[in-house]
Amino acid sequence: MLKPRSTPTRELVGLDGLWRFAVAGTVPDDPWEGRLDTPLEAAVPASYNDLFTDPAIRDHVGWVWYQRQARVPRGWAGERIFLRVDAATHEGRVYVDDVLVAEHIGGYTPFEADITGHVRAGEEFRLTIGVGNELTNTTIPPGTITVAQDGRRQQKYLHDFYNYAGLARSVWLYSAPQVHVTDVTITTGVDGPAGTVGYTVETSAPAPVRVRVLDAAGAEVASGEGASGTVRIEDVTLWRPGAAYLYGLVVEVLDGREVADSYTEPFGVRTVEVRGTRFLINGEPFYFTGFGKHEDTPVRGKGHDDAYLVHDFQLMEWTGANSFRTSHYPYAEEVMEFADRHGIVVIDETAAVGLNLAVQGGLAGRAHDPTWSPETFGAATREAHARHLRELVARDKNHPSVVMWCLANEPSSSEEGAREYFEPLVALARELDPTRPLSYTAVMFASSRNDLIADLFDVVCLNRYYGWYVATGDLAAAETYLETDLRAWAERFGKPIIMGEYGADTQPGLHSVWDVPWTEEYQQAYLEMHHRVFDRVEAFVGEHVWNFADFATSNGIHRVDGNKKGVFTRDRRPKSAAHALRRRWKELGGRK
Ligand code: BDP
Repeated sequence: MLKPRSTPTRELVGLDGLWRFAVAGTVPDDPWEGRLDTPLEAAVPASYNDLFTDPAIRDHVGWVWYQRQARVPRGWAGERIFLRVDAATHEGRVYVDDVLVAEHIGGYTPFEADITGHVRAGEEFRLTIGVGNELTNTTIPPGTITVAQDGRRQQKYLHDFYNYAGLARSVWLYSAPQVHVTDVTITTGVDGPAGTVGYTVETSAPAPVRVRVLDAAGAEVASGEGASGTVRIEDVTLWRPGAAYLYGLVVEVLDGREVADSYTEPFGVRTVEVRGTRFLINGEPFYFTGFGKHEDTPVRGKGHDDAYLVHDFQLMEWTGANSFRTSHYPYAEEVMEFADRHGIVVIDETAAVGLNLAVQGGLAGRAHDPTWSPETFGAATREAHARHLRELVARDKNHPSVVMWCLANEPSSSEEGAREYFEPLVALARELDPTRPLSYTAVMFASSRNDLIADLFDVVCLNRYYGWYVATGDLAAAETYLETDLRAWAERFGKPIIMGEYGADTQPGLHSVWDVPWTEEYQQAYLEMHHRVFDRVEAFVGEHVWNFADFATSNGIHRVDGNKKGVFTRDRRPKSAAHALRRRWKELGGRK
């Protein structure tokens, strides 16, 4: 799915701003049929939960309604007109006046509708978007709805971040010519000093296609004819971590001598490969330093915000981070493009978090139903997971920053049925994208001995909390456990290992001379202990601290106003550990 862009043949109108807003039950059941009768307005993009003071809105389970008027530019007569929603979390229904034009399930991937037949150039229409936030055992991520004794419906879920909902990303209206480009796939290779660029173009109807490659200064460096092929860039400038370089593939659909449609897709030339226990970018060993992140800020919830985007990347650079994981769902496309432009490496994760009935919000050990069964997570869940994976790869396949897909976070990989669940998904991912390695992050109690799926993947990603959930406050014991654990994975699988998560909750301002959990000193000592171990294990290729910043979660006695494992506070102030990380990562920079 192409990102909407303004091009010589396409126009784009942003629909962000204040929309009329109402929770289902407070308005008629078919609120799209007229003006939404409500005193509330909600900001788009933003999760709606923290905008209002009413707990009934924050904790609402079900549909909410957004509505605004929109005008089609008068110059769009004769064009095709599309409405594009970057994300409706977790389910969206779009109405143009009285007509349902699109429905989509999955809260972190975009969808669009061709609304040409429902609107007229120069005229206004009523745009209503319903957003549902319910999670079930057949949604990704999954959840369960319970009914409290007083009749309130409550959303329960197994992931450790607040179930923010709404229109957290932008909404667009765009035009495209009748015959237009519908998809572009770019894969790159290196041949001596030249770069090879394989491309495939899809169009809305058969038509001649030509492509041109422009360098960063806009000079044409290669060209080709036909809907698919390979072109060469002599003396190519590679996209490298920390030294991004982007070309543009100008795709043109021709109508005789005229250019009917023109669309430019940015791309970088680079290769990614796993060889033995090394992770290679452009044939050179790459060592990941950085974080698991969240899209999470005060008031906006998961709402995309360019100011936080810029600031977060500044802070990552300040700490010496060269990479991050989009834990635990695909992030806004603006984030991916920023990473492309700034040479930050990304592990792109699906929203499959919580496929594990043995763990809840970071706590394990409860009696539980089997995770993999028709009643819990079975074929229907896997089908939803596959659909989501298709949408993620379709959206992010051309980003040079994306060097690996992460198919799930902490699935119950040691329970019977895990292999049957994952084998088809791994095959699908390899078919959708044969060029990038695959991983999943293994939960603490998936050991090298009992894990049933790691051999299907290319890189071992481990989430470990020795010194936090296990051996709490005892870093000496934790160091031994950790090293034993890592060495066993290295030995059994012979693959590169990344620490996908390691971290300790920390209350800023709390201090001690001893190893006391929650203090700033403890977070620092905990990370330093891990780094000593990482440096002793040959197969290690990366460290992603959990988490970049504190973030909101559901309520629980093990969470103090959210998860506090951030190296930065929720308002992005450094805890002591940030300075320590900075010293290590700046020094490591490129050396490993
Ligand atoms: C891991 C999860 C992550 C949690 C973290 C924690 O992957 O989402 O936030 O634990 O407990 O299990 O802090």
